[in-house]
Amino acid sequence: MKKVAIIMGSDSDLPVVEKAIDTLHEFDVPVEVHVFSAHRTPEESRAFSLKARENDIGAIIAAAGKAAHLAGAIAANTTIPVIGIPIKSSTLDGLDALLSTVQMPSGIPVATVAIDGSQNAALLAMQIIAVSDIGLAKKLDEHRLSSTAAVLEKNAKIEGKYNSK
Ligand code: RP5
Repeated sequence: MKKVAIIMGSDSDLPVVEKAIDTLHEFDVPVEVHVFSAHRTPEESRAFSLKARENDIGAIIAAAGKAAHLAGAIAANTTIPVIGIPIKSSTLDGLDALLSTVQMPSGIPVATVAIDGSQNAALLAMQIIAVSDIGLAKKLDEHRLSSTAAVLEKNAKIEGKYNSK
């Protein structure tokens, strides 16, 4: 199976990124994790991107806060799909990171999830890999069904409590 690579701009992003790592582990998807920064270690970010395809990576998750150029900088040097997680790590509550991640120029796409949206980033990365992996696709379908069942159960509880018969 292809790997998912997770890059974070700083180790201070790890508490949010851990949720993505845990989600990928739940599905037994191979993961590699790095701290590379578009600004502080640009050479390492570039070298990673240039080697991503030959390193058997099927999707890349890039998480960064503040002036969050990491996902875009990674995407600039590879055509492996890049998913950006804007991290809420500043006085601007992550809006700065959201705009920096999502507003990519034409030609260099980054699929941006919500601020601190680690779980969706992991699910989307797996959905990308599952396009050509039927086993993983089945696991994702089962997960979707059980999420739906959990929400329906919550609805039944609320309806039972508040709705008159
Ligand atoms: C960004 O700056 C990182 O992704 C992090 O979210 C933020 C703060 O980094 P530290 O100063 O905590 O290393 O580049």
